[in-house]
Amino acid sequence: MKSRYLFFRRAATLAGAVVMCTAALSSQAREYSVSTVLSDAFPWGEAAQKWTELVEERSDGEITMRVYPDSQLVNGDQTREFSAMRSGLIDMAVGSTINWSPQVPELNLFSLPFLMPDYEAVDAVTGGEAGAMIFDAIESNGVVPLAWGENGFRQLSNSSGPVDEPADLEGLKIRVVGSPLFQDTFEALGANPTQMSWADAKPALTTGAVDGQENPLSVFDVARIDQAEQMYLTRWNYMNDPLIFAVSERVWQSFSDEERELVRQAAIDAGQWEIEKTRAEESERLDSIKERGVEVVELSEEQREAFVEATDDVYDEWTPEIGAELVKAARESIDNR
Ligand code: X2X
Repeated sequence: MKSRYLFFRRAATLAGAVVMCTAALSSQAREYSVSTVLSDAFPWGEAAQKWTELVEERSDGEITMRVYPDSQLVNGDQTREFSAMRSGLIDMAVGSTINWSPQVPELNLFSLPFLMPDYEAVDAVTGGEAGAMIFDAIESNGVVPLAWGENGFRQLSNSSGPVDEPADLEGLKIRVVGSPLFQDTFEALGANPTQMSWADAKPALTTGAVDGQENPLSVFDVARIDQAEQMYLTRWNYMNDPLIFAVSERVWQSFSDEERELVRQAAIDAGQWEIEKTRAEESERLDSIKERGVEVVELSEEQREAFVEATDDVYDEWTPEIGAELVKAARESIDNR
């Protein structure tokens, strides 16, 4: 009798231990990876950091997130980030529309040259019907999008001289991100585009392997691109690169409804915070870039028009790829902004 009692007691203790262990394991497993290309020295990384802070605070530490910057979860190959999230290797990401466009063709919308002339146009697209269509496209590719952030309007820099007309780009070797639309845009402008990751970009600029690059002012400023011989900058606002906060389908399925709401709202709040901050800091960044001796070219309306015309064909080539409906919805939102 006694031995039977002991057996049950031990079994009960053991079962209790197993339950406790599983709980400990599952609470330990509640740390999620968040991939970014840029660290928190940049607004992009700050956006991810803010998201993790808000989630941790609002969930009383139940859900923790750890940011892995510099595309380290995909060995520096930023155009593989989306696939890695889709297959569950990465739990979450704050990613650029450019880097995810090889897997989600609709995201090329933002890279259409000179589609969005100002911030109102960007907000009209992301906050309108086109934005909703894009979120649907991401979701049907196995990733759950939650909110928008902003890398910023991308400006052109080079080491050889001021660029205020397409002819100035003739033959210049320009580093572009690994997305084919950029290849087409820069070829249309007469330049010689070279696709490479961000990790390879600064060394290539420093050694003179390439003559120029394009990135938002915040990236130019923080990464000190001027130190890589880039002393000429053209502010042409040729495209804006929104960021998207997203979660892998597998992780999303494991969340309760309440957790989903919490993670989504934190992403929306972090995104709004970062967008406002990035925009507010722009003019100060421009001043400090000028103070460091960079010659900044501002295009007149007429000069800008010459670039727009030179890249017209890119629209015809890329509209079927992106989806005519989507391009139309975006244009309508921009016209009615
Ligand atoms: O690679 C770039 O140029 C960067 C950092 O802006 C992106 O990831 C799109």
